[in-house]
Amino acid sequence: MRKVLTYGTFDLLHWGHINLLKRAKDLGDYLIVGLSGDEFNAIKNKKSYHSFDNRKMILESIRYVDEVIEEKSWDQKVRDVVDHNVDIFVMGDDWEGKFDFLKDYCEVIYLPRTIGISTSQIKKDLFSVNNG
Ligand code: C2G
Repeated sequence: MRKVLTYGTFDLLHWGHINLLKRAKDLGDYLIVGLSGDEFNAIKNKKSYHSFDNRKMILESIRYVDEVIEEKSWDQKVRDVVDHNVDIFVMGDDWEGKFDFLKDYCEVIYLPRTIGISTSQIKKDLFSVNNG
């Protein structure tokens, strides 16, 4: 069984996220998502609209996702890859090169980001709609 691992906040879930999760799953048989916890989001300077528990519930309902674990720090990836016997680590290419250290432990693949959608753009658009 080829196990795939990816990480993210996945707030205000959108089709760019789904494109990533689908392509990640297509690379193997089992997809684990390291979902950023609310405290870790603060470290990433991100404020989620949905809580970790609700983002986890949403992700667990997606057909491509087999397991969700919490991402609590930048330093857990090697341990996660080893502990979960991960074969392939996947991230969007906005992270190109940032996780190449994992190549000592598994395959590392950066997938093209989906153009034209992002959680921050959704927030901006909704703000301007509601504020003239
Ligand atoms: N993504 C994408 N296309 C978009 C938006 C996002 O492919 N239009 C991808 C990102 O590249 C990332 C994943 O979807 O691989 C999740 O995106 P975010 O929730 O923004 O994750 P991020 O804050 O980048 O967290 O340790 C890694 C971090 O936790 C990554």
